[in-house]
Amino acid sequence: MADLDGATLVARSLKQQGVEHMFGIVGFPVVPVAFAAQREGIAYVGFRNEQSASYAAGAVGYLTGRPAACLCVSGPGMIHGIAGAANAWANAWPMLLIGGANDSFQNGQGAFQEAPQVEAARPFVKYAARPDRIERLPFFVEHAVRTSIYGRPGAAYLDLPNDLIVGRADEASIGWKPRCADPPRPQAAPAAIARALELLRGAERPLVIVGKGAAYARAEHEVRDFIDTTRLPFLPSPMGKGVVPDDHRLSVASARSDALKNADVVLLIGARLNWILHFGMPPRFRDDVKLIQLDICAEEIGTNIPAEVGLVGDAQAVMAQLNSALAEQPWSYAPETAWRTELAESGAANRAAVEAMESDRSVPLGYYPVLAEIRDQAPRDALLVCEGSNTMDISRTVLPNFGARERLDAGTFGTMGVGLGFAIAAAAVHPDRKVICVEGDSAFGFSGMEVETACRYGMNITFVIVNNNGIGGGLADYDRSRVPPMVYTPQARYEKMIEGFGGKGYFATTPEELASSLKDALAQRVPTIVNVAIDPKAQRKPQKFDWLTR
Ligand SMILES: Cc1ncc(C[n+]2csc(CCOP(=O)(O)OP(=O)(O)O)c2C)c(N)n1
Ligand SMILES: [Mg+2]
Repeated sequence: MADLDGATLVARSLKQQGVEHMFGIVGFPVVPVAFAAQREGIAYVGFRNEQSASYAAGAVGYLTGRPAACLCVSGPGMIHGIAGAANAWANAWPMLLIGGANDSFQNGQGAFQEAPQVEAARPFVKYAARPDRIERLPFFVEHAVRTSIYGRPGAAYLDLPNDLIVGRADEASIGWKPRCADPPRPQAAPAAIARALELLRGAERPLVIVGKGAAYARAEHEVRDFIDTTRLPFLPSPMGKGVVPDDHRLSVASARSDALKNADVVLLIGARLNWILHFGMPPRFRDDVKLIQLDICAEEIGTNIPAEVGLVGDAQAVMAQLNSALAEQPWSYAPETAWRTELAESGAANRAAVEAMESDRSVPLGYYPVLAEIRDQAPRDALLVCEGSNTMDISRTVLPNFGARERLDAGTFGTMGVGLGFAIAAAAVHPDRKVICVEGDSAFGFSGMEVETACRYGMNITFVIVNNNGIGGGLADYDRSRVPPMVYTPQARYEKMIEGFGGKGYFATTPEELASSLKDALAQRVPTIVNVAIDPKAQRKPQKFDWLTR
């Protein structure tokens, strides 16, 4: 009777469950798992640090709806991988963290890299398990994959002791599991649909907020139909950008503060009222705002403020319900109202201020002309990854998205260091498209070594480093005996790194250098870095609310 080893069983089960990508770093005891994954047809990308690999796995989950695996060695490798599990937990993205572990018959003996791995993963995952028998590995893989994508998505952890990886089992004794179906798409209660539309009909100052949950649920067609039919003003959350194209005439993103502050009825589609949306509370929202909350997770309804209507279900299914109810009883928000005028005026004033900053071509450059140049040169279907503090915040305003799931950023967890892993994930999922990864110099530094990974796999990524010499801004020079905490090396030549790996680097300090470097870089097929030195004192346009209250 033929038998199979544990590594092959894990890899075959992953493939069977629709896992197409594995990211990681090999070493004891997971080398055979990586090789088996390649044999089974899973695309393996070897990273330089498990943090980036784990971030990449979460991004693939978000982009495709099926988790990727992050493969880590025991102990420190697995601990690094928790970074991505935590990021996936915060963003509600599916992923699988797979940690190798010492032989189970050495437990408690101080084995090589022995650590309480299942316990360490537990707070950040929906499911954490150490499989008990080789024959049951397919059961655990299926359970982990299904748990990660059903209900509110999140990470799952599997702990694989060496004796399970190298152990063998008779094929006849293996409990194979069929591919788990894509997640169910629950509908909301019909009475809640009717009540939601009634509230919107009665609203004087309605607003729709589109979150990344709508993007994840692939609800873009339904949300666009809904906006086009109802003519309601909308704005996206940072990663909800593109579900409805940013250049849609009903977008009030440029009047964000005023829209949030004065709306009387808010339809929230797949977004949480957490810090990003100022908790839905005063002073950023009206205290009598009526909330219609659409979420896949029933427990989310009413977080921070009570919901007038809870639409518990899948964003695609529930938006389709709203659209059919509207088809039966057509309604749209009046074309001319005081609210529309107010939002249009506030938006126009903001846009004018931003445009003035974008066209300031003085050297040293500020953020706005740099990001505007990227916008003007980016292909319309480019995938945008953005991280940093000012760099990311300003990119949200200046860099538009035209399609769903085309922006990845520091997200709900505000994690710096995700950018390179995300860019690699985006390139792995969409090898035919350009990935533009806009990084603050600090953000880049967290995982800059992954440019070697991008080069090794010949990925179509252009990294743009918006270099202001530090965290939120550094100095032109400093006293080496007392370096301020936010300062990094002035005008560091990060672009030179990539040349050591076969990529192309550019350094720009003027608008002309930036324009020509970017043009050349975007035309390359190898990974490129455009390192743009900007004014270390450059800042964001003054905000109505400062960052402490945002
Ligand atoms: C993992 C992690 N460590 C530290 C921070 C704190 N932090 C917030 S933004 C930031 C970097 C901002 O600098 P940069 O990327 O250069 O962007 P800039 O604002 O200078 O454009 C840091 C370190 C964080 N958010 N995440
Ligand atoms: Mg910086």
